[in-house]
Amino acid sequence: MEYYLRCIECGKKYEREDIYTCECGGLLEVAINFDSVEIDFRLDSNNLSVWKYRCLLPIKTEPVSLKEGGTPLYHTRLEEELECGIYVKHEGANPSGSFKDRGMTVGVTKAIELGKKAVACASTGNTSASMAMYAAKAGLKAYVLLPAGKVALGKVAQALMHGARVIGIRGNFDEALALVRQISEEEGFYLLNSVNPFRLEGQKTIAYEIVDEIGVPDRVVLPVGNAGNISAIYKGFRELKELGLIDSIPKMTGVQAEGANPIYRAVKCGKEAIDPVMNPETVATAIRIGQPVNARKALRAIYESNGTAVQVSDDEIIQAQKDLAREGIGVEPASAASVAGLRKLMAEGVIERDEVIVCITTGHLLKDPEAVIRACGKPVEVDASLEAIKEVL
Ligand code: AN7
Repeated sequence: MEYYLRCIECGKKYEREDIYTCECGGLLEVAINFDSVEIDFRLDSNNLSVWKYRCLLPIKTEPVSLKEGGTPLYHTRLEEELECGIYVKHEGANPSGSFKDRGMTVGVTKAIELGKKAVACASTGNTSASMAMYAAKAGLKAYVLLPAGKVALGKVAQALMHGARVIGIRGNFDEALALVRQISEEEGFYLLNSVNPFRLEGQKTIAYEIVDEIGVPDRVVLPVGNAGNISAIYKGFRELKELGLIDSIPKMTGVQAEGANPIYRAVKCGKEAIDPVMNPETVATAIRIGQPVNARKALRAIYESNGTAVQVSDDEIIQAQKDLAREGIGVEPASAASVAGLRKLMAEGVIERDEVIVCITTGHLLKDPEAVIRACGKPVEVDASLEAIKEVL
């Protein structure tokens, strides 16, 4: 498969792969020469995984894989409440418990291809957990910058145990990202935030898997933080259309928290660029991001697909988390934003009743145990006797 990197702003092409942005400052994307692609998979809903679609992934060597992708697609009782065909694709079922693994299997493999010895990222948590895991598998050093005190415990635990050098900075994610970009440049670390176009290639397989299993839905709803995933999933659908494998693209619908809503605000005014939110805040710490680096890609995805963006409150997020849990789907707060946003758009009449919709739940419940205790309270504690237990049943 032939490909090159192309700037989404000025169109400049690059054969070299060890860059993250264009000379003009624009974001890069992997442009595939479709004439050179030989599709060797069938869209038959069998053997779903990231590497099923290897013929559309820009990798030449043996993948660093922990068997990512192939996540479950569930029907839920939300269908009855909202009178739509609603599926939930649970990305929390990936090896590290989030969709980031799809990107990291490709990104860390690219690091090996490029001969890098160390990888780095800034993170609200899941990126660091996933990167640490894949770096461990590949035998690479991993450096992580986190906003100190603002990352869910499960994610920090993963990054530490898988051997990353974890550094908390007194600042927010956006500041951590600016710093890690600079440090990576100076120290020669391979940067694995979603500004890295190869990482997003792995994440586009979410779109491939959805089509593989149910065909093209009318809409895909997902939480938006740094805005990489919505851009990647849109690219996946666009590629299948360009290849003639599908003939429509779902409306890409991004959900943000009220306290971290730059994409929502841009879409509301029909703007092509965001105004940063300087002090983002939300219970959904995964998407506590005020200056999404992939904003330009995400806004194009939303406009070109006739999608939209919506904001939800922390209370709406926690309510949706509980509703999903009642269906047997355990997700972290950011992931529940997808269902909270869907509900809001239905109530506002933006979404029509007969649409087929896929909500992406991006991360696992266990990522953020402290949020759960805040939402549900601690377990009751009683004496070790039958009477005492019966009293609290
Ligand atoms: C559960 O880990 O940005 O819009 O540094 O962990 O592609 O950024 C996490 C993001 C949604 C938003 N859901 O995805 C990080 C990080 C969960 C997440 C998002 C994140 P993007």
